[in-house]
Amino acid sequence: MDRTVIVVKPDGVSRGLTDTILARFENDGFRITSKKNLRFTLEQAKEFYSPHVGKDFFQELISFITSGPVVAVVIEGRNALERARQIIGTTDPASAPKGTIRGDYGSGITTNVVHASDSPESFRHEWKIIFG
Ligand code: FUP
Repeated sequence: MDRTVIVVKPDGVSRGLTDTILARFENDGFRITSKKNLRFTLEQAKEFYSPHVGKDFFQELISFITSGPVVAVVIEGRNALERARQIIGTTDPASAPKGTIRGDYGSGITTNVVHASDSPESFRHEWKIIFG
């Protein structure tokens, strides 16, 4: 069993998709072990997305992720990181397959409704910022 961080982003929350999105993981056998409603501060957002500092989309990404409340959860399951990434789909919803969360609900590369950790290191980094 291992764990990953899932964040329903501001577009997902404001569109009322939180339960629908979390159900995708639960229906695949994941268990939610922690849940937190929060709005990222500017400081938290910059830390959360620190691997992207300096990229041309960084400012837009920070503005978006701090634009409204998010729902963050820790989910637990076998091979959690890889399976959760499959469930969410690729970063750009335009190329994410139907049946993935981003493919079904994402409206743009920034507004892609959900985040999942992409490595054990990013899990630890993200967990500390949100749940630590
Ligand atoms: P992902 O792990 O799929 O969320 O994708 P990345 O870590 O590469 O990017 C993090 C977030 O930056 C994405 F969820 C959306 C945003 N992003 C943009 O807004 N524009 C881009 O060109 C690439 C990523």
